[in-house]
Amino acid sequence: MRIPLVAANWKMNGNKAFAERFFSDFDLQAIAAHVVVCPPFPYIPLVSQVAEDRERFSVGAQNLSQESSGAYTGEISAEMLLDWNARYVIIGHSERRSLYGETSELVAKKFVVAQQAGLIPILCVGETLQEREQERTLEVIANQLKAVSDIIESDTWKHSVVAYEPVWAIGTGKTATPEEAQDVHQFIRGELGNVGEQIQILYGGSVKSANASALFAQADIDGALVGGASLDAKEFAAICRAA
Ligand code: G2H
Repeated sequence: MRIPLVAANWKMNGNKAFAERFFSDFDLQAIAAHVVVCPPFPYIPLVSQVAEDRERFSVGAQNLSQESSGAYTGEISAEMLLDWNARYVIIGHSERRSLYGETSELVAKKFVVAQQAGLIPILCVGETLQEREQERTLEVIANQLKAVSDIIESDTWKHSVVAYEPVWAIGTGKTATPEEAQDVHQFIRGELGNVGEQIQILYGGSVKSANASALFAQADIDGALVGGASLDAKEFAAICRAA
């Protein structure tokens, strides 16, 4: 039995006042899902404080370094995230892959570093519009997953979350239909081997309260990674209630 999980990815949005206001407006009542909020790094301590007081609520980061310490200007290690009481970390978001040149091999290293430190990686995979049009969606996703599978023991997957985020649906207002998303989620679960049934697989890409229920009704969609709509506490709560 997989517990639904809804994660907020605030990306580089908000400020201290926004974070404080968000939690005075965000009502966890009637939410059965586990909720994770991933703010920009400076606000992790603030969200951690809120997380301490609430059940089924955790804080996550949006990225981490593959290195443990050293001369890596501007980087943040897994240990530092743990000091801030982060429990989850988003790994390999398509914005990291496309804007910061993160390869699947680097993403895989970050996945391992996060897991070894005791963080739960939320591994993002997904195809571009061009790849979908070339009917390469499953091949692209298989390769993104394989980069990780190649360097971990297969049952290690169970201490992780996978997010399917079709790149063409991110921040564009376009969403995969529930059936399109379900097909890919089912494929991903199969690729995760004999622990696949235990792993939460989230959908991401323009999720909002208006489309969340139909997505969550699919057998292999266990929740969502929400960007833009997670910046509105009431809208985000509505998505969480749908899970
Ligand atoms: C995909 C998603 C959150 P949005 O990036 O990871 O963002 O919901 O704005 O498409």
